[in-house]
Amino acid sequence: MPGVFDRTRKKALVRDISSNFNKALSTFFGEREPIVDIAKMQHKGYVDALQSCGVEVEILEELSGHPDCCFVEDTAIIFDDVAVICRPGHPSRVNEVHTISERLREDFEIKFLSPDAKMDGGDVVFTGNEFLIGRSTRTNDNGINELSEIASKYGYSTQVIDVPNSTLHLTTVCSVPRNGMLIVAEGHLKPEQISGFQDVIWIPNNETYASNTIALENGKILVSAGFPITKQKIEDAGFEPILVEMSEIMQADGSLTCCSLFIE
Ligand code: CIR
Repeated sequence: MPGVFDRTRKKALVRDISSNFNKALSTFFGEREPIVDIAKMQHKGYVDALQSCGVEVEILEELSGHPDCCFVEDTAIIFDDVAVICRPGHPSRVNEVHTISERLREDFEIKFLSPDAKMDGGDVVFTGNEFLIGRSTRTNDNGINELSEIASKYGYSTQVIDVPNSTLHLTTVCSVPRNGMLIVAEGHLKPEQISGFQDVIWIPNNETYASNTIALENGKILVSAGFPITKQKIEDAGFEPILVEMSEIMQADGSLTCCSLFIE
């Protein structure tokens, strides 16, 4: 049924941090090369946090040839019984999708985008009844049109949002704490780009990284540690933030949602 799949979040597919994570791409949040061992510890903490909220987690092996391989969100869009395999917009990430599509084939009907399409899953946000799709340096119009066509066959509408050059992906500056509600970082998206949403929690620009959250059942929501204003605003809205230390993963521009693909 439309909208049900994405909100249940019972099982996540994640991938271990690459042994070459220090070579991961970084343009926005990174101030230095990430330290691989600390990133691995934080990734374990991330998995623990999901499990503590009742999420079953399946962990795929790291890929030493793909420093960004832990960011599995970018490799596929999953809804209902379909997995749309992305065509990552950065050349170094294109081949990350092969092992993911092999795994997803076990549970989903696989759909591929054409060679002219570019799409990172990080540019796709499901709001409960529609997909917001970011047009960005990683996601082009062919990718947007092809995903929209597939989604419409399953009864989902789409809205295109131009991702400003202040950020990497759409998910880097917004997330959905519950159907129809958005958490958005100030200074990136313009209010008119999200005018269809009545319920918006705006967080300050200097806490942009924390706008990316993972909402789970019973009001629990994974929030990056170290952003007190965002934590307070999320609590004030009636949620229970579960704080996850992400500072090292942040050095590679990766946020909470980037590290999971929800398969149930
Ligand atoms: C990249 O630049 O592709 C990675 N270093 C970060 C990807 C983060 N993924 C996401 O926002 N969905």
